Amino acid sequence: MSTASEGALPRPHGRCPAFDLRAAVAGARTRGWPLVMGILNVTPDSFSDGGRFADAGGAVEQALRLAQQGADIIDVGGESTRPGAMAVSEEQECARVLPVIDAVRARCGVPISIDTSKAGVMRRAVETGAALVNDVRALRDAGALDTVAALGVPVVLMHMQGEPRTMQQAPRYDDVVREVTGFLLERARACETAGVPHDQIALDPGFGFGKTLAHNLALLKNLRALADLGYPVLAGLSRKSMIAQMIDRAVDARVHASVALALAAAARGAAILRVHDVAATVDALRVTARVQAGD
Ligand code: 7PM
Repeated sequence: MSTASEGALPRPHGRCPAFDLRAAVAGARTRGWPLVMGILNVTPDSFSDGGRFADAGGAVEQALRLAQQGADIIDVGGESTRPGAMAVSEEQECARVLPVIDAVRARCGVPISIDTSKAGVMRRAVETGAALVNDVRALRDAGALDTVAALGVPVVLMHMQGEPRTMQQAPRYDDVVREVTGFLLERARACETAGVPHDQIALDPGFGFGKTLAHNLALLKNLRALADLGYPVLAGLSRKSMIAQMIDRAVDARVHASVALALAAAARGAAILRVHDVAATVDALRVTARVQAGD
């Protein structure tokens, strides 16, 4: 706790304790199943608000539902990383996520992560009550690295090849596992140099972000190699198009396959699972944990 909060900016309402990633992962290990991060999209295409402000009310209701279903973390994102998505300004992104973070903080104790790449959004989200940062760009944008270090919050570093708009056009690797692992290790070291404690960093191979199905499957099959670096690993496989590539299912018919992929990631050492379908995933993880325990 103290290491994660040293050097932290003042937490404005005094009601957002520092989130200790190492302690949370250790607690999950004792419990027998990984941390479950529930996805809360507050992009205009996910709530029918016409695009000016996110429907904070609907988003808060969804957050409370995720918490009730057993989410250990709620991941709030206001910038669509969808291939071809429009760029969003810091003001726009904050207008979407800050009211939601504030309202969720007031109404439930589940830690909130902010899914963003912008330093300004990271800072304002944490000041509003977010407990950790989740960045698909692994803190490569201007100021992001120093901002996270100064805020004293844990961070998820994700691998992405290319840019969201074009990343799926021709993903190419000589050795995807080695290249993704090497990139993440380099970003983790950069974080540590900037002052983020080693045990407050999680790594994520970034399924679907500049990867073919074959790349995604190689990364999942070899997820243990990433976990063996010694950082907690986050796996985000929920409802992704790699499922459609395998079994041709529409987004809302990918729940069973998503749960299967979550279990596969857990079996290979994932410490955090980022999912839409929290209830289904937690059911599957809990019975799997009982099988592993054998009592
Ligand atoms: C369209 C395309 C909408 C892709 C949403 C997405 C991850 C993430 C996302 C992930 C971490 C999604 C993605 N995916 N953060 N943010 N890991 N750390 O499918 O895999 O949710 S957005």
